[in-house]
Amino acid sequence: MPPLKITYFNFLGPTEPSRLALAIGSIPFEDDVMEGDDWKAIKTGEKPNPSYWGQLPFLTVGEGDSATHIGQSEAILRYCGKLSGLYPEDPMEALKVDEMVQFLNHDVRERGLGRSMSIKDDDEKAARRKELNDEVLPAQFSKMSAKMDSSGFLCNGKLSIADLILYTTCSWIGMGALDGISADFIKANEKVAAHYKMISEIPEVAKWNSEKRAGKVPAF
Ligand SMILES: N[C@@H](CCC(=O)N[C@@H](CS)C(=O)NCC(=O)O)C(=O)O
Repeated sequence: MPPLKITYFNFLGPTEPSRLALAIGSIPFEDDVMEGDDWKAIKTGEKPNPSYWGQLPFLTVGEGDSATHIGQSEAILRYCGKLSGLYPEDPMEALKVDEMVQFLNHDVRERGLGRSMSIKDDDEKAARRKELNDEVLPAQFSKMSAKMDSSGFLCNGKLSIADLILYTTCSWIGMGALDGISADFIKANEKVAAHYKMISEIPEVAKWNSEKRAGKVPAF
């Protein structure tokens, strides 16, 4: 296996599920953290941008001149999931994972929480956050959790990259970084709260969190 390196900022974002997938699969990789000052120097043109797409994350597979650099967090996650056995080979099972991945990444994160971050007007932002917190997110999570079976995982009765996205999304919300969004709707959804606890207790996840995210990832 050629060496792997994931380059991203020192926060969860859309990259933590890939890091967790590799950790769970015991696939060695370099966790290459981009510091804020270095990124600033890149953005001002003082240093060349190492990312083809101009943004992070990107994955480096191999070393030196023959290394392959790949951007786009979802593509990286699917690759890490395949390496770790967390993305099914069976087309129907993969379809069910993709359904959840798209729902969580696009509907919950990008169209919901992500868009609310770019609202400039304070009152408008607070109103949208209230709507997300009180109505949209609880309804989305309730619809999603209704599909979970007795295994407690999101689909196919086993752990997949979709579970790692849900886990990271809940961690992000639980960190309280988004004004007006509280983890109460997660705690109130028994299936999602139990899912969060189950993923937290996977030994490789617990080890990753204690080594890399000490005191940051919440417990529900
Ligand atoms: N579609 C890309 C979006 C990447 C993206 O938005 N990256 C953000 C961090 S999550 C970034 O690099 N922000 C810094 C910047 O744009 O200067 C992906 O999913 O990888």
